[in-house]
Amino acid sequence: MFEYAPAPESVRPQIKEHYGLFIDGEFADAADGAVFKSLNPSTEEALFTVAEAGEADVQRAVAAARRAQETVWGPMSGTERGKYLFRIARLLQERAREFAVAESMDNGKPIKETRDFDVPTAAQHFFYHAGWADKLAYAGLGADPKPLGVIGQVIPWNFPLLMLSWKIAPALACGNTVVLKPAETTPLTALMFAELCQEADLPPGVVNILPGAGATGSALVDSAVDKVAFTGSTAVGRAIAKSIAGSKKKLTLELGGKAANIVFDDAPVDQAVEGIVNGIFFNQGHVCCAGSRLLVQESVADDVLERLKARVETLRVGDPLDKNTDIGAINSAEQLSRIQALAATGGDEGAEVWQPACDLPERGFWFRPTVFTGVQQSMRIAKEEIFGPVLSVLTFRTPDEAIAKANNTPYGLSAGVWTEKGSKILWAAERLRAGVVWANTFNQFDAASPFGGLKESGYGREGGRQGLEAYLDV
Ligand code: TXE
Repeated sequence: MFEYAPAPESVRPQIKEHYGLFIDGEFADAADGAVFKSLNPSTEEALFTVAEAGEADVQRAVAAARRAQETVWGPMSGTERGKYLFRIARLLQERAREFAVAESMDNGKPIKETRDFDVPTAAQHFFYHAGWADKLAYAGLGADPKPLGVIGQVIPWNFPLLMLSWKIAPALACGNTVVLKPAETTPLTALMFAELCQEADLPPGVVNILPGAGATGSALVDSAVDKVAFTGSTAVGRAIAKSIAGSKKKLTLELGGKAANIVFDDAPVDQAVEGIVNGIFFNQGHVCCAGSRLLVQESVADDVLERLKARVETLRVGDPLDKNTDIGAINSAEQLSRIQALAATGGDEGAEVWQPACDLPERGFWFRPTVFTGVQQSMRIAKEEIFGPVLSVLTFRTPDEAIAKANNTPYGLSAGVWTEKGSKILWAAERLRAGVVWANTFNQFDAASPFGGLKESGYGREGGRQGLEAYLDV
């Protein structure tokens, strides 16, 4: 019945003019009638209007999730839950092109990324967790692990559908129900996902989607949920941790980063250049684990930088729906001003700025790929998360110096190492204070691999067996 039927090339999402909140299996307007608009960041045109959830809506959604958890989803066998997750995964595959186009329009990211990465990886998360649903008792998590109950989830705008799948798939596999708040600039694929839950006959109340801004998120955090899972800025993560401290609620946080991408003098240079480009320009640099600090060994720095600049000259910036586009639009006017302001401090503090000569569209939010050289560790562009297509280049002489500089950050989400020597990879990986260390590659993700940070990058893991622990009493 749920056969994979690839949609034709020409498929375009049926974006509605207006979306409601998704509560207890149905779309409804907010109790107080509040609405907001979602823009296409590459044109600045309004794509649709959407209801904005207030406190009363949050309470109604949490009550629906509670009912569903206690009466249907919690008591259901893991085998049955797994079937629903599997069905969701298949439906995501069937509607993959539609989701990819919608995500590129609402977020601004290039279609080749939504098509080849965001949507397939989201489906993979549902397939992977469908497989866990009936094996929880055998996962080494104790004899009879129990779901936590109702989970409140708040996600950011950089990977809207993918972050939704990282949050919802494991929570559901473990027998919890969810109330999820997508980011205010990118609610579209979460609402399409709600339609897909209806199509999959998911019992009402198991998944609830509440679009809204920070106030909706904070009402959800303060509501009667059993656990909060948050991905977003370190500042908001800290505020959430404070507000639930001392309550019975559990919390996992996935926050910012300032990853070092380390290129040693024996690295395969062309491969490393591809990895540097992918590390910082993938998804316009709106990536928590972006390789935003390039640490390159002094003896090869000139060669690496020359080849890097030549490669960046070839990147195509523009229309997210053009299959040849490498760098799309910045997600919002606010994010663009944040990037502009931080990048401006680079020049003020004495770093040298380089940008390729490329035309930018007249309308929409755009920022040229940017490389800063001569960066010192004390500069703001070396310390703060820019969350845009801006690379800060630092150099080092010895491997020890590389590790010291890489670890000289309050963050600890990811790092990259480029070298021909296996022993150097192991040596570095052991010393880098980061949740993920990639070797001779960057930005690789897999549902089976736990992802998460150390230090101010947060706590808890998503993905893999470890990711299940975040949604169970073990
Ligand atoms: O994040 P926010 P913003 C970093 C990145 C970026 C900066 C600001 O450096 O430049 O944060 O981005 C919801 N209670 N990251 O302002 O505000 C909000 O509605 C509960 C890194 O977009 O943290 C959205 O759904 N929720 C990061 C989500 O939190 C609240 C990804 C994230 O928004 C809230 C995003 C509150 N008080 C930004 N206030 C990563 N780790 O990937 C806001 N929200």
